[in-house]
Amino acid sequence: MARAVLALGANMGDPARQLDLAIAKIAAHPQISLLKQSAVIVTPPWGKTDQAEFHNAAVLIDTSLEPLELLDFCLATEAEIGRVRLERWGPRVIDIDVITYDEMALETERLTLPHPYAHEREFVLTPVQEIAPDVADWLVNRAARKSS
Ligand code: A4P
Ligand code: MG
Repeated sequence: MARAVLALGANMGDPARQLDLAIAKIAAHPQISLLKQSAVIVTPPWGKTDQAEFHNAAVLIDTSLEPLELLDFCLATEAEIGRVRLERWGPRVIDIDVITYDEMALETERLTLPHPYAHEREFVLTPVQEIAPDVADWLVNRAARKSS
């Protein structure tokens, strides 16, 4: 069993509804236990700034899925909720990223762990701080160690 953090974001359609739907699908997965879910925060767009504000949240889970299986589940859930990929960092119906998977470090073509930008994104760190302060600290400290 692994403990993982997923971050969710949406800024098209009905963001609050899509986040609820995504969290319900996560909780319903037979190989996932939903331990905690953060409050939803409304955040200014990061990266590509000429787009609508986002709704963001994070969840803490236990899972028997392997990292790539968890990623595939996130991508399949995005597809079910109706995400259409248009441009990098652009508007989205729902985005579900794997932020951490235990303390695993991984760099493959399909999956990077921890998520490469998590430590510098307030819209990720704030919800993660709420539900798993140890994970938020680990992300920030790890990034600081790497850059020094
Ligand atoms: N991938 C690799 N590692 C991971 C991981 N840890 N978690 C790969 C999830 N995916 C990972 O992702 C493209 C590919 O990344 C996946 O197929 C997977 O194999 P994508 O979701 O299609 O992302 P993208 O739009 O192409 O670009 P990117 O950089 O992943 O977008 P982000 O980082 O998700 O940023 N501002 C606010 N305020 N709130 C937001 O939620 N989100 C974005 C999107 C930009 N600005 C935002 C927000
Ligand atoms: Mg993503």
